[in-house]
Amino acid sequence: MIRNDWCPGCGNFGILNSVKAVLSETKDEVILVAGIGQHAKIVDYLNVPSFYSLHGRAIPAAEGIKLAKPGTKVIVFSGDGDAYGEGIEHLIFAAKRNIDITVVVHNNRVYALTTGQFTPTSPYGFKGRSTPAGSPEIPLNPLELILSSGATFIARGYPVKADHFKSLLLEAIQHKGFSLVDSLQVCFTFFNQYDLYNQKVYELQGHDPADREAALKKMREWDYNSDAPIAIGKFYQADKPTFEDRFRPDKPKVSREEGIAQVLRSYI
Ligand SMILES: Cc1ncc(C[n+]2csc(CCOP(=O)(O)OP(=O)(O)O)c2C)c(N)n1
Ligand SMILES: [Mg+2]
Repeated sequence: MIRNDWCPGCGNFGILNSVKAVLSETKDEVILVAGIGQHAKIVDYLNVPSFYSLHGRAIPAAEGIKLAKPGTKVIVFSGDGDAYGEGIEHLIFAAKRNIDITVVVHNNRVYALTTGQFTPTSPYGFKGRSTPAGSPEIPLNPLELILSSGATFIARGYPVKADHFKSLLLEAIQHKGFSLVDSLQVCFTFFNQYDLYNQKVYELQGHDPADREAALKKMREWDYNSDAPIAIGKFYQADKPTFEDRFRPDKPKVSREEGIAQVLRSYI
């Protein structure tokens, strides 16, 4: 039995409970991959085959596992520092390839393991260990970035709303193609956002995830800095050929030419 090292009140507990519930319902073979950070400890607390990567390198490890074992569901647990900072190039290219993996980003908007430095999603003015006078940077909107990179499933969840979060996780895992679940995981110790999220978070209603323009508009509603309403739910979903469909010429689902033509058509 491994001792749990998260602080009392950590938002990671909610993610862990939801992941447990979802994995207990799936019959697929699953391999988990973690980055480096507080988020990464989640794989220590689950009795499932897993791989600890280097900081920022969880996604290429997951891509390799997926290509070696195409029948496996590969789920990555990454942090905002890990996925949106150090490893952002890998996130962009995995989305571009539409490789069939799921990335769950524990977006606490702080480097928690290293005790409170700012990340790409920390708000302007964020005071932390490396920015005592306040961050001089404007935060990145990862959902918008990932949409333009080619991801085919993009959701944001708030693990406190457990049933809603579970259903997003399940849909993301079942989706064929690259799926991202940006999770508003609160770091109770270094950036406690519970009051803000409990006040501002609302569930998307009547939104059509097939409508790319509507998805973009919704993603831009909250820019990680303002006090605008914060939508959670499935922003975008599309059915496009995956990297594996095009990469494994020995097992073509469609011919190479048709695969390329499908991809080109899907961008027009
Ligand atoms: C290549 C490399 N750079 C930096 C570090 C130090 N480091 C470890 S975890 C971390 C930040 C983790 O932040 P995040 O990904 O947001 O995870 P969290 O702890 O917030 O869950 C850093 C900078 C490292 N281990 N390796
Ligand atoms: Mg973090």
